[in-house]
Amino acid sequence: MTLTPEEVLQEALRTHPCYNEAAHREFARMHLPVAPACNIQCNYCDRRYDCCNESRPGVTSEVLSPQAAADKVAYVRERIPALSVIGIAGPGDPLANKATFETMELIRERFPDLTLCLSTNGLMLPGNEQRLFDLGVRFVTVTMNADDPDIGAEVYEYVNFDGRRYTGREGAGILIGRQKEGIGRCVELGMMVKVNIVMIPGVNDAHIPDLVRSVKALGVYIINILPLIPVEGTRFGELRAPTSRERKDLIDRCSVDARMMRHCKQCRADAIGLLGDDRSAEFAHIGACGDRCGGPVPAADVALAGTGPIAVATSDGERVDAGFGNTLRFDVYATDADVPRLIRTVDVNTDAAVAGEEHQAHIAAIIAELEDCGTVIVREIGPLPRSLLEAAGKRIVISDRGVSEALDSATASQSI
Ligand code: CLF
Ligand code: SF4
Repeated sequence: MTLTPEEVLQEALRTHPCYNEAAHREFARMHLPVAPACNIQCNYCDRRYDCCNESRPGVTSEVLSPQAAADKVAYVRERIPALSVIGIAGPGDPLANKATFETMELIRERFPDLTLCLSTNGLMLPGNEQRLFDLGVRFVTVTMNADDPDIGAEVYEYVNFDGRRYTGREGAGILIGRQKEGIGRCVELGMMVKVNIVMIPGVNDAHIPDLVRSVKALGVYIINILPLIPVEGTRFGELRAPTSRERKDLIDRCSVDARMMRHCKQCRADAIGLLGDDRSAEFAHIGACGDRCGGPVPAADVALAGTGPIAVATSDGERVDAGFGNTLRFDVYATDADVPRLIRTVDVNTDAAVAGEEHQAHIAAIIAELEDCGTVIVREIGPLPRSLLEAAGKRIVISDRGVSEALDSATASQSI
């Protein structure tokens, strides 16, 4: 008997451990950590750790290539038959990484019966909703911490959009507008949307009931209020976390207006298993190069074992479109079996002076961040960074091509 699309969706809901509390003791999810880049900076996030919108900070995940991620699903599935959901939730923002789509395509092809789930900050949701839908994604989580640009300005340090960096009210306004537009479009397509809200005492807690009502009106299915986890070294590192009582009271208050999730475990971007029983450590040796080398290998080591990481100045991950001194970020790639794989992004402080001592310190700081990189690909470069990079023994490649093309030619000519 062929199920109708609505029956398929209801069956997926019945077996989704996050969207359906009754399912969480019986059905397992597996997160695929294929997405290291992010396009915004939340003030509670340290990029060395997982995206804390959907994961517990403080634990670094290895980054898997799409192929390795799909192979790992096959391996895990044989050992955890209760696996029902494959989620992509970081370690950065899934929609800022091409690998997310490649991975979903592979999963769709190889495991059509598994439910696909995605968690995003929502900035790039408008314009991607149909693509996600066509890939079979029916469960989308958007982390939204404010529906008011003044409050958002306190939560987000910056938002990178359309090749520019926006801060303050302007940046928060763009993000909020895109989050709401993206949620609306997903709901319209028939997807089940969950909104995650990080409860930040003294910043957005009093505003959360209004935010809940606002997203509920957009057709959101369920809302999850997560407690802030203050991470040392971040802007919110000195804030306190809400108490369990404060959070419970807030959830109770909001439950008058919307369906609230109460069983979230703030799992890692590479979590595997039932929500309350993370088995990711058991499978840590399967992935990046674990099955070949016999053990888990941190992303940076994979890079060093190959031809050396390559840093690319890019605003969108697609083209080499920025100079060394004015790029918003560098994407750092490792070559794993000759295939370049994004292992991290390095955000660049764009407020630094363009001349003088402060400028020199700024350039030196970027070079320190790229210490492990053997090659730097940029659209252009000034004499100061050029001489410092050359003195540090790094190869400079000037290119204005697509990132993949530039990487291919850089790796083909790499002699290290
Ligand atoms: Fe993962 Fe998130 Fe999908 Fe669940 S987690 S992408 S919706 S499959 Fe679940 Fe984990 Fe809480 Fe997320 S317990 S952090 S809510
Ligand atoms: Fe960090 Fe996630 Fe926010 Fe990006 S969206 S800054 S990875 S918490």
